[in-house]
Amino acid sequence: TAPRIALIGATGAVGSTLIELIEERGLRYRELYLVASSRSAGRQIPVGGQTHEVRSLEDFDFGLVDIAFFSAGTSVSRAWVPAAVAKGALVIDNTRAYRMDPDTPLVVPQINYAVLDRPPGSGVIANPNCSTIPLVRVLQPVERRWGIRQVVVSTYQAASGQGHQGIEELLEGTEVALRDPDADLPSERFSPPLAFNVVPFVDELQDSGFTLEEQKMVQESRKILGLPDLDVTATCVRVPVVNSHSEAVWVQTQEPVDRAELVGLLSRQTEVTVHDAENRAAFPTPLKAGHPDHVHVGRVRVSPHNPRGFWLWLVSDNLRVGAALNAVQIAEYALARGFLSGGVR
Ligand code: A2P
Ligand code: 11C
Repeated sequence: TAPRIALIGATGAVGSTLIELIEERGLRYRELYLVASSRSAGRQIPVGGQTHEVRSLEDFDFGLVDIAFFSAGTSVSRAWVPAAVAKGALVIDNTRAYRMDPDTPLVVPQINYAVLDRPPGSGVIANPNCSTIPLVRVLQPVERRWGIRQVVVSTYQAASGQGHQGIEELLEGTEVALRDPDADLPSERFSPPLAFNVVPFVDELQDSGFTLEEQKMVQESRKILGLPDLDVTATCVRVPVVNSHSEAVWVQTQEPVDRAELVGLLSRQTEVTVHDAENRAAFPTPLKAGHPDHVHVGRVRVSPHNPRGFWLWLVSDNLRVGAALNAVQIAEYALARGFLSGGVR
């Protein structure tokens, strides 16, 4: 039988994308519960031709569900995931709360689906950060073919990484600045303000001087790829783009890389599009990349001075590929393996 599903954070940017994807992909469910804060309780949201009333998390009984998708922030996951697991729900968590827990698989289905061959010991499957997912999608085939020595990444991250409020703050700040370039801009989600700016700071500062976003890219990539010593380093930057993260990636390999073979290899990966037509100016951008469920690769350049080094430009929808789609694909995979449906756990 189809599972009973709850979406925690259903009114948020990732939550509403989950609803879209569940409808688009026809994910089967017996019941669907939309859950958010008490602020949204009672709101009506249409899903699959039926109206669903948003419930308050505080009053929600996790005993009603087989799968709970959490995308309401790290503190909400820390507070409520244990209660959901205790009631027998399998949790797919989109926050950083459980990603590095040894008993919790951190899953990008196209890359390390094998870790889903049995139910997770912790009752939680973690969904990686939105800038980690596209990176590991291209690194795994490169590691297998040529071996990786080092990866250096710079990200160009969209406002939607900070949810609906992040998008609103960028749009509002842009309007204010257009009217008066000297005005104080809103700066709650982004500091300094993001409109007409580029901010090399995403998430909290760590003692190392790196930000948490930069640390997540390192730790999560190592865990997903099963390469605990992978030499990867990042600078994470917020840019005034509404949606879709971009990344400039420099990879040094063990063996010399042939450009045509690299393009062919990446083109064959599931849900990866390489933009490498005759017209080499055909690169993806956040505004226009192509299929919203693909990782888009462009600007493929092997260094003329070093055949063991190449650059890639990546663009992917951070709400879909980097969050909600990955979570739905985890559920689809686990359902196909039979350990998720109808309270098998
Ligand atoms: P609400 O809309 O009721 O505030 P975004 O990532 O777009 O900011 O969305 C965050 C999501 O997490 C929203 O659905 C929001 O609900 C939900 N949320 C935030 N804080 C809580 C909380 N304390 N309890 C339950 N849901 C929460
Ligand atoms: C951003 N990457 O772009 C963040 C959002 O660890 O899941 C996702 C944070 C996370 O702001």
